[in-house]
Amino acid sequence: REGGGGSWSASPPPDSRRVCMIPWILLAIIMAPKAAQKRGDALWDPSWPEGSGERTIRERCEDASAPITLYCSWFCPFAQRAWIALEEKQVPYRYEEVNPYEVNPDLPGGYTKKALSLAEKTRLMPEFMAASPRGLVPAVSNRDGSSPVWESLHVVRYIDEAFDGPALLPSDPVQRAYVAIWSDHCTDRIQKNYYRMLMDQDPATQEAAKHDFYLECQRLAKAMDPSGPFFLGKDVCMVDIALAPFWQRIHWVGGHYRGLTLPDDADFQRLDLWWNAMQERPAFQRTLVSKPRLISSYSQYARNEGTSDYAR
Ligand SMILES: N[C@@H](CCC(=O)N[C@@H](CS)C(=O)NCC(=O)O)C(=O)O
Repeated sequence: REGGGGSWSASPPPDSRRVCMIPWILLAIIMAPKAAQKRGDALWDPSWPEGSGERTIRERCEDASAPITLYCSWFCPFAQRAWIALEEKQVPYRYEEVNPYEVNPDLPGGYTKKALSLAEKTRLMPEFMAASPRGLVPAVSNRDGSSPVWESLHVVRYIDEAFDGPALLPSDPVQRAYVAIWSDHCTDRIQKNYYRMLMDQDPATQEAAKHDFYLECQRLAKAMDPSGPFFLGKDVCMVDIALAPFWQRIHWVGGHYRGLTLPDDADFQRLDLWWNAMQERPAFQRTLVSKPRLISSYSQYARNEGTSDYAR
């Protein structure tokens, strides 16, 4: 209202300005969950600062003319892989938020990691289930629901092959296989041990998982192009996309629940160089959701109370 011809003077004294702000603050508090609901999430806690990921979701969830639909969950590292690939290739997509889990409004954010049955998912989210028959995010399909593809690394590869833009896999068959092998390494070895450390409640098992996690990180670092910054050198490829969502959680979530720190040897320095470069990528930044929100979504895994496909 300042200078806008309203009934207030242009510069109200500080106290009256504070009083006049109260209705706006109350309105913001009341509206915050509604704004989040529009983004497909009814469980937004007004204390969470919005991240750039939430802004991207808001921008993308309305785009009905986009050729491709991304079925995604804001908290899911696998889904984030597909999301980053679409952003790296600058493919126009519509973002469809999916919560594949039970909702418990008593938990922060309401997110459990308790699986819904496939029948229940089909009843609640038939379009998603048509795109992802195993009921897991991510999946993509054409706007009309045709040509569904699911499983995160297969989705990344499909996006790379189906759309123009910078290549995420090399064209040479041996190099392609190398990228596929090390992308699987990120899933099967690095993040498996990380989740074991996060979910297991026995301190000895946590320590053993941490040891294996470090070892598998060091193996990956030795396979990386020595000068980097990315796995293959100066260009981002599928391995970088496969690892980045987990590295984000290793820092944000592992630090919070398990006090995880990373060693400072040559291998981890190489990974640090990679992480610094990865965090500069606009495509990655556009998928970073609110940090406290992400941390809260892992509380059930940290207590080993999840019954999701992954927890099993
Ligand atoms: N192997 C799958 C894993 C995907 C996955 O586990 N997604 C989780 C969310 S992070 C999910 O959809 N869980 C639903 C459930 O367990 O029922 C991939 O790489 O896409």
